[in-house]
Amino acid sequence: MTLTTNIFKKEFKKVFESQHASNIKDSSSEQQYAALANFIKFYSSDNWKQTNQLYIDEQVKQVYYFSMEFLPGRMLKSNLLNLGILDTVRDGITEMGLDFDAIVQSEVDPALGNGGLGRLASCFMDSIASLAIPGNGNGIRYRYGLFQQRFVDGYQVELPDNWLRNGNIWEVRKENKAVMIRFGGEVYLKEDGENKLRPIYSNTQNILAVPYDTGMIGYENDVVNNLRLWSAEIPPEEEINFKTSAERVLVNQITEVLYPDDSNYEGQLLRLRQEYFFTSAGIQSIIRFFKKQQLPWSEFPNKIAIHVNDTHPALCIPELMRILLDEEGLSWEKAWDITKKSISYTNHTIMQEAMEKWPVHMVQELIPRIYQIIEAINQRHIDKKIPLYGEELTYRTTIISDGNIKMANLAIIGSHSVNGVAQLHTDILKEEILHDFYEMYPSKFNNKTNGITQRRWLHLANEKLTQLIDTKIGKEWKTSPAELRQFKAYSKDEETLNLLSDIKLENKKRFAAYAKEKYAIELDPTALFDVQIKRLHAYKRQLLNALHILDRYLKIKDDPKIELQPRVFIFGAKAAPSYIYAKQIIKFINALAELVNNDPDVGNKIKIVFVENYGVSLAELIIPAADISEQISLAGKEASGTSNMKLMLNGALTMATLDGANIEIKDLVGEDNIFLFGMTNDEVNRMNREGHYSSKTVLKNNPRLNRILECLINGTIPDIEVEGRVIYDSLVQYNDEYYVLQDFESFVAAQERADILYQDKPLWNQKALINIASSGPFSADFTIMRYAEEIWNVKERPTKDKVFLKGNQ
Ligand code: GFP
Repeated sequence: MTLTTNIFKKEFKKVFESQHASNIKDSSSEQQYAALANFIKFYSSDNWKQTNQLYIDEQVKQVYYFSMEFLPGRMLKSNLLNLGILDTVRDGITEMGLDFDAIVQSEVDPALGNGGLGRLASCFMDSIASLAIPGNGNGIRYRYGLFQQRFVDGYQVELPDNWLRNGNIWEVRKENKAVMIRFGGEVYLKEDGENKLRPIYSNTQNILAVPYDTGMIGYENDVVNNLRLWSAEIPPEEEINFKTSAERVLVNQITEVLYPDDSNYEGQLLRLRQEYFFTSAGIQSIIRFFKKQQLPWSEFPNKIAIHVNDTHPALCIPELMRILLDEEGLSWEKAWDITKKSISYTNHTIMQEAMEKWPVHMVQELIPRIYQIIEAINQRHIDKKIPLYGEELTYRTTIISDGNIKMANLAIIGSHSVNGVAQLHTDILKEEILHDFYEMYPSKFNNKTNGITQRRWLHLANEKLTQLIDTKIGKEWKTSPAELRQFKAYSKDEETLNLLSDIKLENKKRFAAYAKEKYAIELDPTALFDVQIKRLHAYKRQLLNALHILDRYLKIKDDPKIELQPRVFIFGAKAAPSYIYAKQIIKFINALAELVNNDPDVGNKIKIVFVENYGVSLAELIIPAADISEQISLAGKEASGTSNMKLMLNGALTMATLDGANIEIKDLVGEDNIFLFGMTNDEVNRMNREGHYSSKTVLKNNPRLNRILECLINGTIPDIEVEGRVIYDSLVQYNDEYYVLQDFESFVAAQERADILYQDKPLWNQKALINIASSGPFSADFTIMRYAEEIWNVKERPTKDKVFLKGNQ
């Protein structure tokens, strides 16, 4: 039985009334959301159960994607889309006189991630399910999300993100699948009579990890995979051991917040505790599942692929070893062989600050048995590699050095695959950052350029554009995104280009309405919308963008009659709470916005909107409205980027340095359809090597830039005495670490080219269309197929002939 609008209305009413015991007409959109989410959960629950059963019955190989972050975004509409009932349900809701959009907006957008890393994990979950690959997510159920960002006098203020206040309908608590995690205490090894050494523990603190499962619904294929997030609790039978409130607090803290402030020892310890907590819980549940199948241990790597997303879950390696050695009694050689064959690792950044390392004594105290295993892995690595590669190279690759445990080294040594996230990034890993390892293990290294799910970022975020593409090239591209290239055939078709431009205008109006309501800023939707949305970090160079705006401002002040292409600059960015410099840049941009937006000389020529609390939902509003996508990191620093792909997919033209996946975007669209500027990675390397760069010299030869920088410290921009000085000094006194000044002139020149092009609307629209039509290869479906084939060795599952029943039958 297919779901018709009438059946839906009847069923939905039933669910609503049983849940709220009141009349739907008098209810709030939050209540309606709760009922609708429950309806969907019920509707898809059979598929969830059956998918799981199918994986068990067929003993298929399963992937476990371990990630400290997941940023799923709101799930209601995406689940409806993937279930193939979006239109039916929307029509039903509308016929009932309810506001579908308001219901959708009532859902909390969980901020269980920080930026690209977490969002990538969620795009991957969507693609894994949509390709019917047996795959599971494994992470932490944070009680509070990242933080809610507010601006007070232009300063970022962090408020708790109590996302679970009204409960979370999608999740299912599975107390019967809880596992115990052991921390602290002492451990020693004792012969067990069978000539095996077994660990004996004393004084440990045992904490319960309780899983909360959320269904990951595949696109129109009846597959529902599992995202398992763990929550820390006091084990009921051990209540007696948690006498003081401090001890109890410690347990709650483990899964309380994402990225606790780790600028102090306590914060670091908590972070390490979180990492062991969710990796141990995940590995234990994998082992339990595997053992149920009663297969020999040698089958483990044929049935299980464990993916370590960044180094946060790298403790998977010693934890899997621990269980295989201590609990299952395998020899070291067998356990090591299984571990290496099962585990793969993705590196997401070359920034030194993100290369995790933990003091030896911290690991020793917190997880003593794990420390012993890491030490043994390290020793065996040394013993094995010295004869092959000599002492020097070997010692540069050890896991333990200078009193620290290096997590990337552990992840590389203990896995069979190491991948970067864009070609340039992988090359840099091979040639520079991880070169020593590349010499040792050349075949482990591979590239998997990131991808994004077209379902959320086009089908849902830009329904009108989706319809336009459907009417022109049919619907095949939805499951075979490469087919998007057919859209290119319309790049000279006037009617299509006009429709494309109308859709963009409508999306811009939608954002303008938001800006007006939320910030009382009046935007001209015909202006060029220039967008930079990403974590705030010096290497991503939001500052370069701001200096360009300041340059425009000064031009207008010099000549208020000057003809300038009107632009709306949109920023969305959170700064890590302890990253003071990033927060100072936020304050600077907000102060600049305050000045520019209220200066009558400026009018519509410049408007700046820095949205508060940027996250997935705001991205869905902003991206379809963008004309320009700012991807302006210093070459070599941005591993890949993914907002660049989302913006391109929605027809924005990229303003790009040759960094990360920008290079691949350029290769796909051609140099005529992207604005390139700035130094290349090789040029940056040369500059670094030669050590000749002097920002002061750049300034001396550039009066315009000099004048712009003066504005940071001469009161032109009110209320940034401290921030302006700090930023100025970072650029001038401390020699501009990210070459903002060096790249400035070519950046401004590229922006001028964009202004000129924007005057020629048909040509601009043509380039926008070419961008859309070229973005198919960035579908996460392709990325995941490559992971599945080349790293995880799981084949796409043929579900077409599997008869799944729809959940409501
Ligand atoms: C990080 C990297 C990005 C990369 C993502 C996903 O994201 O270049 O695209 O991981 O691989 F920096 P952020 O946390 O910086 O957004």
